[in-house]
Amino acid sequence: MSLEVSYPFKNIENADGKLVVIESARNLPFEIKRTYFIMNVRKGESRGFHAHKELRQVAVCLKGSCKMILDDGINKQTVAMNSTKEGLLIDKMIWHEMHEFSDDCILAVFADDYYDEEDYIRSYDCFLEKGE
Ligand code: T46
Repeated sequence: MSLEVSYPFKNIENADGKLVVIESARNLPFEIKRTYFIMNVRKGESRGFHAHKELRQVAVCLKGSCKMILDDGINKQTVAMNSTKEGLLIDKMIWHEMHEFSDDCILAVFADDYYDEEDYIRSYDCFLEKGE
């Protein structure tokens, strides 16, 4: 079973550069309540290592590259993030990790809710227990 669910984004490219269009609830499966960006990740550093109880998110790599590991407790999949043409769903109750950031990587994440630390499961054992 594939954990990779992607949403296509319109890319308008010409001699002047590139324009990427993301429309809330049109390109994404939800209304955006929060957007954040991950960048300037030091070489060899990894991020994530958690799941969300309810939050749904879509991530797109605006520049550079990184790897996203998605894990539902049974299946585990590594997705290469290196394109502005599609966003990757990070669904609720999916353990996710980000690795192998290039120096120039800029990852944009769109979320269907505001930041709430209570929504995080930061222990892999707790994640497995909750998924049962
Ligand atoms: C996720 C992955 C893909 C806030 O105060 N507000 C926010 O909106 C966010 C996202 C984070 N923070 C604080 C919480 C921590 O003190 O920023 C600090 C770093 O967050 P964290 O260690 O969770 O960062 P990542 O890169 O491991 O995870 C982030 C998101 O937090 C998370 O929801 O799914 O990116």
